[in-house]
Amino acid sequence: MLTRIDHIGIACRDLDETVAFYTTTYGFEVFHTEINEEQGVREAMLKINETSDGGASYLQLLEPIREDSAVGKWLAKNGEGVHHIAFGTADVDGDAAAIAGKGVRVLYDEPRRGSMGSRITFLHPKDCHGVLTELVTAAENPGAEH
Ligand code: V0V
Ligand code: CO
Repeated sequence: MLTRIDHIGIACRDLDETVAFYTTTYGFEVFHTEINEEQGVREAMLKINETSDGGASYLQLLEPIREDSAVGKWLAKNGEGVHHIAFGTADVDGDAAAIAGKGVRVLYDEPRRGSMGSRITFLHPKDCHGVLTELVTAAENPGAEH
């Protein structure tokens, strides 16, 4: 069951500059930063609020580390802006299988490594009314050692 908005992914050209905008304009704080080589991004997670399912909602600021990455390609075509939304679930495997059964293309056979040790997969934007949609199961203790 999808129980929260886990994050909104925002593509940017310069992560440090974009983090500075979100922290100085809104007062949000950086909760976590990392490089995800497989996904081709450098990212910062800004925690917005905790959620009733025991998780939290974040903004995920994403700077490509390679031009041919998903975010790099998207930025070249569209410029900066909202890149994807992510729903949180306790069971990404089960929910991805159930959604695939409804005819929506799930991009990965098995969930891959996401931010803060989470497990993630994506639904094709062309099957979701133009919205790249991520499903995420958070690690037991997000941010603890990542
Ligand atoms: C592409 N399209 C999008 C889109 N990206 N539509 C809405 N939102 C997006 N973000 C459209 C694009 O305009 C094309 O439509 C069509 O899909 C095919 O796009 P393309 O440019 O030819 O690119 P593809 O097909 O090579 O790749 C698109 C997909 C790719 C969605 C398959 O971006 C992908 O695998 N994304 C999943 C991985 C990802 O995004 N990682 C970065 C975030 P027209 O022009 O033909 O109509 S990493 C992350 O979130 C992490 C680590 C985390 O949360 O922990
Ligand atoms: Co994401």
